[in-house]
Amino acid sequence: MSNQIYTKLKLSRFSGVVIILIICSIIPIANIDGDNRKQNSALPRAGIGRGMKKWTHFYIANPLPGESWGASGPALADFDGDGDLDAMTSRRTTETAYWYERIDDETWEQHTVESTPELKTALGMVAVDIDHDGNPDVATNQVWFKNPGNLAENPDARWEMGKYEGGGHDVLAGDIDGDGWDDVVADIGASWFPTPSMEKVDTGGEGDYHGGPSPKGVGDLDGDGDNDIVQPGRWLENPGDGHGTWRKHDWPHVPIPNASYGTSTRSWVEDVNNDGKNDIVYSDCDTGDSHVYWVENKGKGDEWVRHKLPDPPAAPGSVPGTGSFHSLGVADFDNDGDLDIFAGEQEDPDTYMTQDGKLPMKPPGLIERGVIWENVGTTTEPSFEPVVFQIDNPGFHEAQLGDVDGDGDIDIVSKIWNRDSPTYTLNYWRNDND
Ligand SMILES: [Ca+2]
Ligand SMILES: [Ca+2]
Ligand SMILES: [Ca+2]
Ligand SMILES: [Ca+2]
Repeated sequence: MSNQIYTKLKLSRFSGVVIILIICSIIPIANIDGDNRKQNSALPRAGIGRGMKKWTHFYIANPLPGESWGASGPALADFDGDGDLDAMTSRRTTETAYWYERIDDETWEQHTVESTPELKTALGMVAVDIDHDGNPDVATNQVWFKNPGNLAENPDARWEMGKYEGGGHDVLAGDIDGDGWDDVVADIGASWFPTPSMEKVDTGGEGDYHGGPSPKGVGDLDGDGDNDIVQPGRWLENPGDGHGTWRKHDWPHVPIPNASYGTSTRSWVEDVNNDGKNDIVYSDCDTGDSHVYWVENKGKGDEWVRHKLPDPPAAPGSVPGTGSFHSLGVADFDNDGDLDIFAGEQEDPDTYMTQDGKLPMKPPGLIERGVIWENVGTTTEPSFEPVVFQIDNPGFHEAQLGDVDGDGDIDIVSKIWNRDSPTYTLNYWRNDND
């Protein structure tokens, strides 16, 4: 997500809250899509009985085009400039990217972006204004798509495609050279690409990682004013403008023995306890037995205290344990002034890796969950309790946060990577919490 979206959110939050309060006082919140399986009010309470359970699920696309596993992104941004957030994904089997124009919560129109062989292996994807023309473009595996700039008038306008020498599992945004424009970080943090040139700069951060810094593992960890990059168990110190030697520093990550696909995390840099020092929030992913942590920065990225978030309670009919938390985000989801943490388990029924002594992607029989860890402490002494807001499919893969409908709170958009439900879908959970 780009800094521009955050700025917009800050500006719109107050008016949004007022509008929500007025609306909520007039009409009860209801599940308007009529699917009883998604009636969140029927779910058992896991938290302390505040909000957080009021989410309404909508399909952006069901089914997505194509067959079998593999979909990139999603990227989430206002591509057509009409004030609401739109989404993009691509499918492996069609080698095609699609953007979804939000008409309203229930109505999203699919438009083709481009077909190209690089999309066959795409996973990471992010919206960034690469050419600095004021509208969001999209970077994914080896290619980026230039927003044509007239999508409001012609949503099927052609996106020009550029190539760049990066991609892979993690493609994210962050201002690395400090010029005020977001750049692209790719290759699990081993390289970054200044906008608008997109010419590769090596960080020296190669490592034996399946995943690491996405979706927001970029931020200033040593307090020197430049943005650093998080990888599992270490962080890369920005030499100043991103060019030069990136020194490596440790932080206390907990490796998972026999992880399904090796070491892999989702990361988010945020000042969780509001002490002026950016902390690391991370979830394990691409393996069963994943957990979620926030790691408190006690100094300048050289002293850390790890806090494990409680695993969510098992869903009814499920089995103990956890799957792969392949989605992570930090935001004040209930707009009460403190930061909460979201993570969601992905759908993925694969167990073949147990033949090699690895963990399955989830304990057999586990029912996936979407979880908000509500901050029940204070802004400076946070304490988190898990509230399960989504049970069973769709699971979450590479979720993005943003105020999709412009009502002042943070919503969630996510897709399926490897299904255990009938179809591949792109999904939107509207935040209906106060
Ligand atoms: Ca829009
Ligand atoms: Ca720094
Ligand atoms: Ca802090
Ligand atoms: Ca909160």
